[in-house]
Amino acid sequence: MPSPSTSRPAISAAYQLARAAYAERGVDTDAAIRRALAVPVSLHCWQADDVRGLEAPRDGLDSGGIMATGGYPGRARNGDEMRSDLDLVLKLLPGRHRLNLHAFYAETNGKPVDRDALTPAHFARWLDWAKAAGIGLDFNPTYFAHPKAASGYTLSSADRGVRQFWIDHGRACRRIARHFARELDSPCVHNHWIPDGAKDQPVDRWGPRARLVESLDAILAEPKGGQDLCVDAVEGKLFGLGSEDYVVGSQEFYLSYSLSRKVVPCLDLGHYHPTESVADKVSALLQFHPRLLLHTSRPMRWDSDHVVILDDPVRALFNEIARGNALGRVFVALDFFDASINRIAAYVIGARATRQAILLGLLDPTKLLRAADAAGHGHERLARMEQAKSMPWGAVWDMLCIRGDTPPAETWLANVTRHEIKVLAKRT
Ligand code: RNT
Ligand code: ZN
Repeated sequence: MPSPSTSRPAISAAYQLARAAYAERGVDTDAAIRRALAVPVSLHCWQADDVRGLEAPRDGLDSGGIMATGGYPGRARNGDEMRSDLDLVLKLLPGRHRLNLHAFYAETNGKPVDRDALTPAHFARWLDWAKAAGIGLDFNPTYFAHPKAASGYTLSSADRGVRQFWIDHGRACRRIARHFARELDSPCVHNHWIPDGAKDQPVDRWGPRARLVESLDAILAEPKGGQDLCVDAVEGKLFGLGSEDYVVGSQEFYLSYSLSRKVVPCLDLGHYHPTESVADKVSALLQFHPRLLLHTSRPMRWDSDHVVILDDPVRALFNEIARGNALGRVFVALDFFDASINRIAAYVIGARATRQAILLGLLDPTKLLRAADAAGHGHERLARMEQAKSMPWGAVWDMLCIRGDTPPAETWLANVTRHEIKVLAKRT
């Protein structure tokens, strides 16, 4: 039974008032809902299993400086459990989605297949699932959690054999990404993130970066063509666990690399200095780059990958994108992993917060703000920006959920509880 405030009539009534209030400020809420529902949000598969992957477990492997902490019961232990969890997640989320896979979620029927030998056949179950769900797939080579990543260096390694192994992995993944794109008739965003770096002051900061350029060039050269099918992106970061002093693939490195090689830069909200604004980067980068990949995440004092919530950085990011009319130029992907709470709820909270931020950006009274600015009325701009914060956007969001055929407000929690009792509790 819906509570009074979440019944259809109550949501409709609240929405009518909200629509009128926004209309007074020049904002069309119906159009904002339609646009917000249409933005594809790529769900990362790795929240379902705490970034463990489906390869046979190997003890003592370094995770590349990323780590899911917590021991909440119910972690998905195989591909089928992941897919059935994601089925429920998709039911509880309004709007268009994609699934973002990592290469170490290959399913090889118990046969060990090393990463340089992966083929589309090893992802047949994921592809079938995506077809049935009617969603596109994105992809990532997995350059971590592997004996050949144990030194802390992969594509930038001084060891020619190690480097070649990871180049072959990157190329194999590009073939898989193209296969996904063709089969699903939708370009596959293919993001390269490597853990390479040093805990403490390396004597050579030059060699690894020179080798990384060479290795990435070698990957991008194979297979040839098909840029419209496999959209390569590169993700830099500030530091990782074990790479506190030196990250080979830093921001400067990848911004220059992506611009010169015509690939897409990826900005992860957790990969910057704490006072740096990612929102402010968008209008700078989009002067030069046609597209950006965004990883929505939430750093808690460090790159902790907490579940995304509707916090100021996420709001500012999508506000800025909407103001620049650039929603069509960004790929939105989630990137967080929390093993300390129900993982289905983690997905729903993070994905809903991301789409709420998109909606809020579209509800921004930009026209009025620009007019105030143009008239030299800074006080009016500021007053209207403040007013925007207390506008009844929650009623617009609830209507978005109804139009997106999903539970409004927090009513989805009941589905999560039922699933926890019926399904997750049996995973021991
Ligand atoms: C790591 C990067 C990267 C990963 C995923 C698993 O700091 O954010 O995107 O989280 O590839
Ligand atoms: Zn990321």
